[in-house]
Amino acid sequence: MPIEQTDDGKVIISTADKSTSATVLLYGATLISWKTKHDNEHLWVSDSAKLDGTKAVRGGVPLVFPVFGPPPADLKEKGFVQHGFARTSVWELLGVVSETNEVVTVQFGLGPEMVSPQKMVTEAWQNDFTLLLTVELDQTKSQLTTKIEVQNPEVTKSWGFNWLFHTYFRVPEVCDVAVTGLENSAGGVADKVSKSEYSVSSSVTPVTIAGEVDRVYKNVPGSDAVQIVATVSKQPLFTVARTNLDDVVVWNPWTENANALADFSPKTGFHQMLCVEAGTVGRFVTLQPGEKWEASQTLTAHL
Ligand code: TA6
Repeated sequence: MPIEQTDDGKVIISTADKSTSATVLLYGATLISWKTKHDNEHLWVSDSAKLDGTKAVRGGVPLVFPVFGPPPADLKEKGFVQHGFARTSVWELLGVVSETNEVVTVQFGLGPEMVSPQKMVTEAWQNDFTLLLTVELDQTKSQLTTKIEVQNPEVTKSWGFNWLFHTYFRVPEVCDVAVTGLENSAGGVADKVSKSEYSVSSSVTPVTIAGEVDRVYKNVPGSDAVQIVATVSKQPLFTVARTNLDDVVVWNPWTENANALADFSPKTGFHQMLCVEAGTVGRFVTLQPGEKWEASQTLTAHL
């Protein structure tokens, strides 16, 4: 069987010889592990991350929908929280879509009746929707693809949303890597640390990490151009290929923020993680009644 469901809400996907696997927590449909070559883990998950459904997972690949970052004031008043409800709701396992010895594809779904807390959708966001997440594990290519389909089943109402795969990569040492491929981001950079917006030409690229970084690179060109590379050898560690995802967020909390996050441990763990997040967050995508929207990311592990 290419999938195994555990009593504590995990779905373990593996290829025939078990050398490649991915684990999806139904809570948030959060990928909490992706391993190649048996034990080579590529996702960073905090040692104190809550995996019991009491808090969004600190690590792995949390799904951000329908709002990226802090919600607008009117939604916040009605109980809407940062990064939305997709990552705090229990998704349904829809099943294995296809399987060969080396490639396994599994689907998960979420609708408004499953949202937790319910008031996020009944009192705050108030829109009907269907989310379909397809996870594809490819052993031969060392790839993990996550595809999202967002549907608007409303009859008369259109609505807008952000989408983001908030991927926490595991890296040997964050000071020794750089993020390449952001050089020509046409929409510039929204920098949450310096609280400023600037063009990429005036920022340092490739992006290296020597302190807190929290930036949105907007309208990043090249569907498979973003990579995490070793600074000295220039060897790629990961490639992030994107379809229909315009923006890339780069985040590392560094010392002070890691200390402030109760579910971040070890406190020095920011040295072994780097978030490179593909999404559409610089603008809201609008879906007319009956419309659907699709996007995906494919991660390749070169390690
Ligand atoms: O994607 C970057 C970011 O929005 C940062 O601003 C940082 O706060 C991070 O996500 C984590 O957010 P969380 O709500 O999971 O603590």
